[in-house]
Amino acid sequence: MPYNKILTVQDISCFGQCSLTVALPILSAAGQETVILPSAVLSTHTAGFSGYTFRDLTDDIPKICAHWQKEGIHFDAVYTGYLGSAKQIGYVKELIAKTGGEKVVTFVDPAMADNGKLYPGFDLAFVDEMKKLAFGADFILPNITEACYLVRKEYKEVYDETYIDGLLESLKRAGAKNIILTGVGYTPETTGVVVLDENGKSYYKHKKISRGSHGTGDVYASAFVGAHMNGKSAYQAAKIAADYTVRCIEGTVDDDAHRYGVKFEPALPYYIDLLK
Ligand code: PXL
Repeated sequence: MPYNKILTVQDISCFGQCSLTVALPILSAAGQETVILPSAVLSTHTAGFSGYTFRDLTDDIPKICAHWQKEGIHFDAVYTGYLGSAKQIGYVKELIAKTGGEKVVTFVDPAMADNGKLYPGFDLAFVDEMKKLAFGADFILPNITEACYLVRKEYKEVYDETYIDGLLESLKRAGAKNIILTGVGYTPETTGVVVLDENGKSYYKHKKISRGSHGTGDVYASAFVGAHMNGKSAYQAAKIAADYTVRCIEGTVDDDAHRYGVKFEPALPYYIDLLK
């Protein structure tokens, strides 16, 4: 198994099972050295809660970066998720330029929107900065809403393959290299992921579980990064991440009180098996 040093930049939502509290354990389970840089600290994730605290760590990033440069610290991969401010996105770009190793692989999950809407606190100025980060990355992992924001296309609840192909084409034209588009379903009972990479377009369809859960995009992206950095192709990694995420949701749906993230921990042995 390749052992890589992966930096992940996203928030700590203390309660809620998303962002760093899932990325770190999943990448560790994938056998990867995982370096974390918290973009912000929140008491909970923003969806489904009100009155959460939010400490923005934007101003810490250049200082942390300067120290890492002084220490000669470099990364094999950088994976970004939920970022705290538009200004922070610029700092993250600099951080990648300064600490990315020669062959650094970059993954951007533009975690900013879902179900046709931006998350609370984000605006179009944030989206404009996110475009610069996303279109410079090796891999982007948007859901359909995020993809629409990145290329200013109309979001549709119900769509067909022509609409998805148009979205992929716009992302490509805007500069996207490899695209992992999540939450793409053409029938009511299924959803799936479209992969567009140097091998062309492929689609992995899987079961759709009707109850929505928070943080599944973060579970998915972390599992994808862990699998790809283990040498799996983009399609294999997309399939492994989908199978693992479905297992996590299945393990959560029957618990009505668990209405935040998913119970990803009991399914980690299954993820490790999928990586073999
Ligand atoms: O799961 C995405 C995410 C990450 N971090 C925070 C969030 C969300 C989604 O709502 O609020 C703080």
